[in-house]
Order: sequence, then structure tokens, then C-alpha cells
Amino acid sequence: MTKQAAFPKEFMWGGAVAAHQVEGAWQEGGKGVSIADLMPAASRTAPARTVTGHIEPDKDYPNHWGIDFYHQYPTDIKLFQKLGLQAFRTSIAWTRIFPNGDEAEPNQAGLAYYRDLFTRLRAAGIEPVVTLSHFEMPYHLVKEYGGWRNRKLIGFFTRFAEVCFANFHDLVKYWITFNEINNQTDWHSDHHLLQDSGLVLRADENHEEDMFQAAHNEMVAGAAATIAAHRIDASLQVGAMLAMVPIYPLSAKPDDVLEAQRAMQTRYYYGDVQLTGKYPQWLLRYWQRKDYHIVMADDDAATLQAGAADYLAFSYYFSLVTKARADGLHEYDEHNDLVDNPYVEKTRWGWQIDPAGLRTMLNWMQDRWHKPMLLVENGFGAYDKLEADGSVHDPDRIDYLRQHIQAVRAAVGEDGVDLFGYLMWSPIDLISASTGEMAKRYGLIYVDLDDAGHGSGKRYLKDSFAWYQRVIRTNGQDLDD
Ligand code: P53
Repeated sequence: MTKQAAFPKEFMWGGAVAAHQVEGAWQEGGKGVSIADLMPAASRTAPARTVTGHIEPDKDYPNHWGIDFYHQYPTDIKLFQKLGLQAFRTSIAWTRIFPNGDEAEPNQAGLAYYRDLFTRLRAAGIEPVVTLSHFEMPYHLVKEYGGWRNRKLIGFFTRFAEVCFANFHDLVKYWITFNEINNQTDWHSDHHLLQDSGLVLRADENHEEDMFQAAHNEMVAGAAATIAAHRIDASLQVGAMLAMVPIYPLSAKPDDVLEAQRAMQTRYYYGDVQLTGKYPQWLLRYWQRKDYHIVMADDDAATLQAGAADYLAFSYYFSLVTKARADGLHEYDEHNDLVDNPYVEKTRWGWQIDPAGLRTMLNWMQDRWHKPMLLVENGFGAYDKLEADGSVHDPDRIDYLRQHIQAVRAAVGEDGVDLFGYLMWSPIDLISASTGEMAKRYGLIYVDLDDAGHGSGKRYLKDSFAWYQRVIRTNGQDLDD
């Protein structure tokens, strides 16, 4: 009989959130205004969130209240402990530490808040995993400096990162620089340019060239932060973070295959730069062909090399499919010809459910970058219903998580992929990043709030809570029923 694949003993089971999606309290503790604070809620059918630079009185801003984690974290951590979480990923809101981003000195109230949060996590036996920039840079840096296309941001970010490492290195070993830095590859989307790089572009600007410039500056900043982390405490582990979305060819037609490969190159050059310290040749040639001039300082190459990430953090939710145009290949542009995958189901938000793609990508990343990996997001957004007796039945979420954890088990146990943990999104309901809705729920814990912030805010355990609790307790073996 073939032996069942297993997770290693020290495999880390956890859950993930981001500050602006849970904390609320957007004007407490000296916090400055972040881009997330200026994004009104959209919806499943009209998902575009925009930033106008001011609060529009007739719109809802769910990030302003989140799930009130800013105040309720001590009791929420108790629930996470009951769940058995071994790791908890959150982010530090940059605006709690540097409200405008360009101050000389950090805000002490912000430092005190995160010190208490991380201390309580540790006391509960939960390893904090902390993202420095998760879709929420200070709006001041967008308005006054033009976001990440300005090299001054390298200095501001590095200072912010150093303050965090110096203050929390005794509590936090695992760090992540920029959340899903590669989403901006979809540079046709104002939303992604803004979330990743604080870019608000005029119609006459070249969005693609600006995206490459902003991403370069971010990656240099991430490398500089990584170097600083190791100087402050050699035991710190700093990860790069990608949204891992496989892009398959629609058919075995050779042009479809080439098209899909180019889409993957476009999406994952951020991994090449951050993990190997080098830009791939195809991209340098592409810039030449397009007459793009990405400004780099003399020592950027050395910084990227010396500050290569220690590990790769990534999210995985869905896969995409592309095909070649009738008249030949696209330039490197993954978003031109995306088509439905006839073999997979979708969520209500149109996200294609593909657990096998996770195993494929784990192997692909292992073979390409040879670095330790941490899966820091994987989950199922759905409408949930709170029953009169306080229960929430979410069998579809359990199915989604089960199938993806089975794929991880096969990749780790059979294929020998170097993945050291699985952090699901999310232990608790939170505000959606793409649509700003509360109604798109991911949690194992239900939070009684709606899109307009109405409700008791009380927490209820969904069926998936007990299910994941057992997964953790059995180290991923008790999965198959
Ligand atoms: P929401 C796009 C594609 C895959 C993941 O997403 C993405 C995005 C951008 O929204 O975001 C990550 O809430 C992100 C989280 C986010 C989560 O996935 O849009 O890192 O902040 O909440 C789920 O359904």
C-alpha cells in the first residue's frame, strides 16, 4: 500500500488578515489617513473602488470601522487560541507608525498598540507573521510625492521598516515587505495601481511605464529593508510576497502555450527580482523595444542582490486561462485575452476554484526559485447566513479549504516542496480588499456586521471553525471526511 503523504511535524498552521480590513478606528491613536480609508465600498456586481482624495458623505467606507479589531483584539486572540492557530498574519498600518509617511519620528501610540498585539499573540502561543505594506500606504505620500514612482519613498519606507524591526524584533521573526506586489501587472486597473503603488495616473501618462518604475522603487525599498532587518537582528526572516495565480493556455495550440508562458513571465518577474536580485532578460529587452526608461540608481543592482528575500510568501485563490490572438502574440500583457476555464467551478464573485493549480504552482515556484515558501492566504469568499440559534453552516468553505489543503499535503508530502506553513484567509470575517464589502465573507468566525456597519459586531463560530480546529490538531491528517 502506498503511504499517505504527511505534513512535517513543525509545519505551521495559521490564519491571516490585514490591518485595514479588520482594525477600523481609522482616526484613533494618532493614525493618519491611508489610501484604504479613502476607498468607498463597491460590490460584487460593480467592483471598482476608487480614491477621490476626500470622504464622500453619501458613501460607505467599511475600512473606517472594519470589525473593530483595534479594540477587540484581546478577545479575538482568545478565539484564535481556541481555534489552535500556531501563526497569525496581520499587517502594521504604516499610518499608525508614520501618519503622513514623511515624519522624522514615529507615533508612540501606534508602536504601543502593535507591541501589545504581538505580546498577546505570543502569550497565546501564536507566532506573528507581519506585513509592512498591505494596500494601505499613507495618502499623504500619494498626494505630495506621487506614490511609489518617486524614489523618495524608498527612504520613507526603509525608515518605517527599520522602526518596526527595531521595536518588534523580540516578538516578530517573520516579516513580509509588500503584499501582492505583482497585482499591479494588471496596470489597466486604476485600483491595482493605487493599492500596490499609490499611483493615481492621468489619462495621458503611460501607465505601464509608471508601473514598472514604481515597482522597481518598491523592490529596491524591500531589499533595503531586508538588509536593515538582518543588520538589526540576524535571526529575522523577511519574505517577498506574490499573488500566485497560474495562467494556463486554453489549448495545446503552440501559440496559446507561448502566450500563457509570457503571461506568467509578466506576472512573476517580481519574484525573479526579489528572490534572485536580478531582472530577467526578456524584460530588459521589452523595455528597450517599448522605449521605456526605468530610472535606476548606480547601487540599485547591488542592493537588490544583497537584499534578496529570505523566503517567498504567497497567496493562492484561483487560476486564469489565456489564449493567443488570431493575429499573433500580444506584447507582455496578461489581461488581454483571459477566458473562462471550462473545467472548473467559480465562486459567486467569479473566482475560478482550482486546488490542483495550487500543487502545480508550488512545484513551479520550488523549481524556479529554490527558496523556502509560506502560503499566507487561501480562502473562500461567500455569503453566509447567521441562523437564529447562532450557528453558521458553511460547507462550501470547508470543501474549498479541504481540497486546497489536500493539494498542499500532496505537494509537501509527495513532491517534497519546501513549504513551511499554511495560513488560511481568514480566521475571522473582514472587509474585502477588492470590493470593500463585508458581505463577501471569508471567516471561520462570523462577525455580525453588514456593509453599512450595522449589526451587533458579535462573534459566532461557523461550522468551518471546528473543522479547521481538527485539521490543526491532527496536523493535516484528518482531512478526508
Ligand atoms: P478579496 C486579487 C486577486 C487575488 C487576491 O480578496 C487579492 C486580490 C486583490 O483584492 O487580494 C488578496 O478581499 C489580498 C487580501 C484580500 C484577499 O486576497 O478582494 O491580499 O487583502 O482580502 C481576498 O475578496
